Amino acid sequence: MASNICVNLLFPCITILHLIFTLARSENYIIHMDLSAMPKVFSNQHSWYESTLSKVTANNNLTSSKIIYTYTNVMNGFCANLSPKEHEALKTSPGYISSIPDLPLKLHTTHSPQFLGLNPFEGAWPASKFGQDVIIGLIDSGVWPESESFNDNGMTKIPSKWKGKLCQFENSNNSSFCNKKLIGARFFNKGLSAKNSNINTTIVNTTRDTNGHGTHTSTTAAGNQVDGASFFGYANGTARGIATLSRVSMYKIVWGQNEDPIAISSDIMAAIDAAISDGVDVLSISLGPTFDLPLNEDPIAIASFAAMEKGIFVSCSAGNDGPDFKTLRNGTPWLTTVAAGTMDREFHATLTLGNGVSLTGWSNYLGNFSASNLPIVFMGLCDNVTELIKVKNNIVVCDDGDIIEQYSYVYQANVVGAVFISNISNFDFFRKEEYSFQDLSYANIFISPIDGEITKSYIKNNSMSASIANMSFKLSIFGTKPAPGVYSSSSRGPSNSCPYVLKPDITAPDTSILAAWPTKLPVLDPVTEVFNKFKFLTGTSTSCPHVAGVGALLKGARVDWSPAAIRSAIMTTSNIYDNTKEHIKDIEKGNEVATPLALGAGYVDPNRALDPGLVYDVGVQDYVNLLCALNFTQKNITTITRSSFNDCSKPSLDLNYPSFIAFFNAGNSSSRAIQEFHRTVTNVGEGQAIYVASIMPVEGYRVSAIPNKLMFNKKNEMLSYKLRIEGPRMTQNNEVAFGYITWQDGKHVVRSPIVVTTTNFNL
Ligand SMILES: *[C@@H]1O[C@H](CO)[C@@H](O)[C@H](O)[C@H]1NC(C)=O
Ligand SMILES: *[C@@H]1O[C@H](CO)[C@@H](O)[C@H](O)[C@H]1NC(C)=O
Ligand SMILES: *[C@@H]1O[C@H](CO)[C@@H](O)[C@H](O)[C@H]1NC(C)=O
Ligand SMILES: *[C@@H]1O[C@H](CO)[C@@H](O)[C@H](O)[C@H]1NC(C)=O
Ligand SMILES: *[C@@H]1O[C@H](CO)[C@@H](O)[C@H](O)[C@H]1NC(C)=O
Ligand SMILES: *[C@@H]1O[C@H](CO)[C@@H](O)[C@H](O)[C@H]1NC(C)=O
Ligand SMILES: *[C@@H]1O[C@H](CO)[C@@H](O)[C@H](O)[C@H]1NC(C)=O
Ligand SMILES: *[C@@H]1O[C@H](CO)[C@@H](O)[C@H](O)[C@H]1NC(C)=O
Ligand SMILES: *[C@@H]1O[C@H](CO)[C@@H](O)[C@H](O)[C@H]1NC(C)=O
Ligand SMILES: *[C@@H]1O[C@H](CO)[C@@H](O)[C@H](O)[C@H]1NC(C)=O
Ligand SMILES: *[C@@H]1O[C@H](CO)[C@@H](O)[C@H](O)[C@H]1NC(C)=O
Ligand SMILES: CC(=O)N[C@H]1CO[C@H](CO)[C@@H](O)[C@@H]1O
Repeated sequence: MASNICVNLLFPCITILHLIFTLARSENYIIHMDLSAMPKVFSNQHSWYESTLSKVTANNNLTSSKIIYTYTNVMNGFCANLSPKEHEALKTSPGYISSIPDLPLKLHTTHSPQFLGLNPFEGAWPASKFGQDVIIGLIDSGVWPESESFNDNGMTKIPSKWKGKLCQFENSNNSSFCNKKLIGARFFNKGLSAKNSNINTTIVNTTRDTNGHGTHTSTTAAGNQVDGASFFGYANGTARGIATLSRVSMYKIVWGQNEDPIAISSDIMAAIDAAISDGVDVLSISLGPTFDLPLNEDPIAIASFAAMEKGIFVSCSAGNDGPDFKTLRNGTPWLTTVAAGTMDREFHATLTLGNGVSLTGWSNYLGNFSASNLPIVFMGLCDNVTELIKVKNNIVVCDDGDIIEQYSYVYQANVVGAVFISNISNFDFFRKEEYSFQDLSYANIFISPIDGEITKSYIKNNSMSASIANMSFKLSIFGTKPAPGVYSSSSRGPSNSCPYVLKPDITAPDTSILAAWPTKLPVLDPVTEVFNKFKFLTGTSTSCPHVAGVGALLKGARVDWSPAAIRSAIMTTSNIYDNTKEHIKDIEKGNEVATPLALGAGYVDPNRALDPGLVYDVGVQDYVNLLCALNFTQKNITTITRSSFNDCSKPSLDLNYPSFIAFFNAGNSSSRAIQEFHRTVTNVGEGQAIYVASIMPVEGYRVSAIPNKLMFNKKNEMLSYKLRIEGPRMTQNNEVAFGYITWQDGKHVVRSPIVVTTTNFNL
């Protein structure tokens, strides 16, 4: 019991993927090859790779191939299990570019559609027909195909562009597990099996979800409507994904059971390769490398470049390693990197004293409490189990103390109900981790110190036997203020792999999202035999599929927009204010105003994203120009772009992005006191428009737009401006200053964040 609480409180539902060390000397390598060096005699890449490999391997027996995967979309190359000697020999083969080790990945572990303002009658839902022609691919732990959220009620036939044929469950291709909602299911475990030959016991050849994560993320993005969903009475109502009618195709790469998931690079690259062949429109990836990798060694960065070129919108989680700066993962310029924000919902309970006074507290108690008019007693710090046992048929009141110990003592004494007086950061832990103290063990309410005084005073004024109270539970309260805020553990920028592009991009709902869960997997941590069709999860894992869902709605409504245009629309129309009309706060940082390094451009608003007015588009060559300016070699760039020639004639760190980050030298250095950024915006509104810039100042800097007026004559016209930031003579080390530039035409508000910090930024 005690450990249950510790786990829930201390680790915000992050499941760590364990790297399994093997004694074998052979290792998996992902090998990049230069396709232009392939001799004409080979009819395809695979046979060239086989031949290349046969020349360097100990047993040059062509029929026992060492190739685990051949990649065709995401890169030119293959994955093979090689001894160190074979690996060295391969490096001298014609066409060899480079190789990267096969590394572990880490998972970034129903009210939300309403909180985002989605409405069946106007806005992004009807404009996109609920995303019905859009296919969302998820790279995750599989699906529970029997979940009601995968029902295909009201769905039209599968779009004809779909090329995915496989529906792989329980060692067979069995289309009876798929339908018009779940249109594809594939698994990838060859890399993992080759790396860990002793892993067979946990790997079954199926896309079935043995973790729960993938069922949750896929139904968050695109679950169909299910009425009467709830979690033991909490958050009761209709559960539905953001893109309610979009199609789901699952690519399972996460293996192992709930508490012990494993995934590696070679499998994710094969999964994204397959998703591209199948024809997905959107990808949702709620996992990332376990440590920072340069862009040319990051499997998700490499594979998603090809996806971006094919017009696929890729949403990735930023990670749950916050609140420190520079903890962000997936800070790749061609991805949409998603941070996590809270919602306006809390779960309340009431304590009614015998004198009629009713007090509201917080509770996650999952049971059905029916006793009434129980005696209530004050038990000090509730730190003596023997004493607690004496009053086990009462409601005990516990003073503010070590809540984890108290909770456990009350449990050991088998007390029927408890009232904990607690001021733990004004109950932020309930807002951050709504599933803390989520169990069936005994009825409990957490009340504030002020309400605690009222309760204690009531008990004191009565003789013990006369003090009575009632408790009621499971009140889902909406509209709590302030909301949203940035979730405490959401990873913060800047991006380590490319600090010149401001990351994260956007914040989406993330705390305590109710979505589908495999009915055969327990819903409580650690494993107790309690099951439910829906479950709450918290983390950027759940905000990422929200943005994938929004991307699907935009793709459905704006079929000709590029992934960068969709990202731009989502960013520039987002909210930076909470429901008290104040700037969104960073919960973990003492409720300070959230910087764009935590919040990105703002909190996603799908209906406004539909009509952004202007977009900042980015083409493939723009990303190449960025890679050139990052001083990547031609070969380094080839490993990302797959192209043997990359035009580096115009290197530039100044990507046409809907946000800005400027680095000034710390101290009194007079160099780089002025920085300029160049941007080109495309008018995606109807016809003529005049946009005027306004600047929300960056403290200590002078920011201006040149020109500050843009006059568009027609739709799709592009105009450019320059953003100039003039720094002070002195810049404080590690200072993060920020402001916004907003272009307005009277109808649209196109806002971009501007961050100014120091070159050696390291907080
Ligand atoms: C090559 O490998 C196959 C399959 O493993 C095996 O049947 C065959 O005997 C091998 N041939 C040689 C020459 O080693
Ligand atoms: C399913 O079909 C594919 C392609 O036809 C095949 O490669 C695979 O071995 C089949 N079996 C399973 C279990 O997926
Ligand atoms: C496909 O799955 C269904 C449902 O589990 C089962 O009834 C059927 O026998 C399976 N068919 C094949 C060919 O495995
Ligand atoms: C796992 O499977 C591989 C190939 O299917 C086999 O070579 C290996 O012996 C198996 N390992 C165990 C521990 O069963
Ligand atoms: C899964 O499939 C692979 C290759 O198709 C096979 O070697 C392995 O034995 C299968 N694993 C199980 C548990 O059936
Ligand atoms: C949820 O439960 C509450 C309290 O039991 C009830 O008042 C409310 O109508 C329910 N909401 C829905 C949508 O079923
Ligand atoms: C609580 O009551 C509901 C409705 O009667 C029931 O479905 C549920 O199983 C009960 N929960 C527990 C934990 O006993
Ligand atoms: C708990 O209370 C009992 C009396 O009920 C007392 O004997 C015991 O010493 C107390 N234990 C602690 C640890 O204070
Ligand atoms: C909680 O109580 C402690 C001890 O009484 C106090 O120091 C702290 O400031 C309180 N915190 C809040 C948020 O009220
Ligand atoms: C308890 O009694 C005191 C003194 O008579 C009074 O001030 C206080 O309001 C009473 N509290 C309650 C909860 O009745
Ligand atoms: C790239 O190299 C040049 C020349 O050495 C240097 O001035 C520049 O700062 C480097 N750029 C980056 C992004 O490191
Ligand atoms: C700038 C950069 O990332 N260069 C890399 C190019 O690739 C080689 C081999 O992977 C790396 O060692 C360089 O660091």
